Amino acid sequence: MDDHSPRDDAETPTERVYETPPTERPITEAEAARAAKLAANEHIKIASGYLRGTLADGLLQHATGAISEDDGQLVKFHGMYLQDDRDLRAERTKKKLDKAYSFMIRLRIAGGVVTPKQWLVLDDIATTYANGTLRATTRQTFQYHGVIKSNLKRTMAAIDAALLDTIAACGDVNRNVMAATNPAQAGAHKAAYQLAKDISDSLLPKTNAWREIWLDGERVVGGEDAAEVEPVYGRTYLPRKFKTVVAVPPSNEVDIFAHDLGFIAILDKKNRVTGWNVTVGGGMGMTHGETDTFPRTADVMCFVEPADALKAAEAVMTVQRDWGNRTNRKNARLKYTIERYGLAAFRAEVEKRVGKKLADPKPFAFTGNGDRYGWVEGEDGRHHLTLYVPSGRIKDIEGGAQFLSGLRRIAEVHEGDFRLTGNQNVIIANVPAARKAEIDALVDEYGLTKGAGALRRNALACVALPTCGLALAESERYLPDLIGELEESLARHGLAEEEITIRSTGCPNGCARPFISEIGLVGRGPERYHLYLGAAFDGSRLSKLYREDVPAAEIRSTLDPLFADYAKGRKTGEHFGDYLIRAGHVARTTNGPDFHDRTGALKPAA
Ligand code: SRM
Ligand code: SF4
Repeated sequence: MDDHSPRDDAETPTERVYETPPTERPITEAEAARAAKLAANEHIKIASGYLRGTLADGLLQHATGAISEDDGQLVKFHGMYLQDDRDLRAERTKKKLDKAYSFMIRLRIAGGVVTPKQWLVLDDIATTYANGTLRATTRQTFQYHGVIKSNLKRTMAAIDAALLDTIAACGDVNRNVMAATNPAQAGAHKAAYQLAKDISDSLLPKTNAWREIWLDGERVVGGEDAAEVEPVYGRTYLPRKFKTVVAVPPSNEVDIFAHDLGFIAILDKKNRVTGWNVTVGGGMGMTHGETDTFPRTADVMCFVEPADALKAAEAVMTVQRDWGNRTNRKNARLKYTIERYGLAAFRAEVEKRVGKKLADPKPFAFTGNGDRYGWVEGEDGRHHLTLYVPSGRIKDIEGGAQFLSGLRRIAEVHEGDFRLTGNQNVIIANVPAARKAEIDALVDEYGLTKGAGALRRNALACVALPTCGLALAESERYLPDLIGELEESLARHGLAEEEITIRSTGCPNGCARPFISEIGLVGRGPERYHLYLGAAFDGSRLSKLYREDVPAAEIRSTLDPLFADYAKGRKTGEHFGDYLIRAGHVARTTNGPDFHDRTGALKPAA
């Protein structure tokens, strides 16, 4: 399907190392020089035999709950991360014990759609092999935490039995593809879901490694030729992770500007999809103190007819495959490739690979990036109920909502499907009018929530401690309390029902997309956060660093004067992020490269 395999495209400004795969010939001097500069992960991929490494053997090593360092990188391509319980680290070190190792497992669920039957299996796995919770993520899928090494294969077999998998949920590949859930626009949602599924399937790695390692599948013999084994990815896959989403305006619930590749549905008057605007080069991750790393909102590059969408997706991904930086992983995402080569050159190369000139983008408008809670009726007369799930953690809360048990009971009677949203919430979708009362009764019985206060329902928190190895501060366990404090403050200023987006992450990797949230808290160290302000309500503009290293105990008092000022000075309908810029509290960020530029307005609040 791809005319531009990793080997025969020498005239592009590529950073590829091997012009042809060096399996059966000596490596040239030029190749050796290029290889010496490669990031360590590139060598791991090359030596892995298409993502196998020593994983199968490592699983048999019972003396440790961990796996080797190289396999730790490879296992990501299989949808897993080696982690340890950081709450127990200090105590175990004191006792000279190994870390409390376990694995996080992430599923691949294109568009976030699962059947009730699959839900029941996923629930079973959570209580049998994981820590008793299902975690809905910011990219419309589920994660398990706390699966120990000896249970990995059993867990994967159970996932496979539910006709699901974890292939390419993490790693340097096209990952889980998100799609607008937007149940009210039934036709457009169908088209968005179909495109997400088609992209997810067509850009899936083709190696048989996943089936071999986790399901004891047969090794396919003779499969060493990259053109046969991985016709699109080649031996070294992509320089870095690659994320794709499909949006349906007016909702930007998938946060299209935060992703490498996006498709925005262009609708006619009857809400039918006439084609897609293509966005490229969004991303959130950066490193504190390193200004050559930055978040960036995606550019709206062109418009494609429905028949060209899949080709365009593959072309964008393969240009990144060939042009992306393979020597420095901190500079390897598509956003940096586009900054380096320019959008015009990037678009020209995509057009070359699609085989035609592509039209300029068509007009579109987003109104926000949150979910609609409660019941909505779709154009097709089916009903859909969006439930608010705090930080996406589906569990039974002591003395509170019984999310795990309640959703399980609903799955037992529900005949439609479930949809995960990119805001970590769950939709009970496709309910006939006659069955609404039954679902409502279960929602009430288990204390499930159809909404929350304005700030809370517009909040996202990443996982962070205790499982995330990169967390510098708390997030999921901290944001709910902070929101309680801020709600009091907002209420005092008459802003209790004001829609303001707030997101927190335990580090600047940005897993809850904090840099496109009107209030963004980014972990700097234990109980300390950088405070970012001034993003657009619909997720289309980045924020700016407002205060560095704010102690958790001072966040409320830092924001309170800004709420007071907003309450007094805002125009009708003016969002908090826009107001802070107009009133001169923070400077506007144009896009990634000027994210760190703090010159301009920084007026202290009265
Ligand atoms: Fe993420 C790494 C959790 C969405 C940017 N992310 C991680 C790891 C795997 C930590 C690690 O590498 O050891 C976290 C596991 C924590 C845990 O214990 O579960 C983690 N990321 C998550 C999730 C679960 C957050 C959540 O609370 O829901 C999200 C899972 C999404 C999914 O289902 O696939 C999640 N991560 C995101 C997003 C949001 C998005 O894509 O819309 C981003 C920002 C967008 C982007 O990619 O730029 C994001 N995660 C990162 C990065 C920084 C990437 C970069 O370009 O610099 C890392 C670290 C890395 O890749 O080196 C990371
Ligand atoms: Fe972990 Fe940082 Fe992502 Fe939060 S933002 S889950 S702390 S990597």
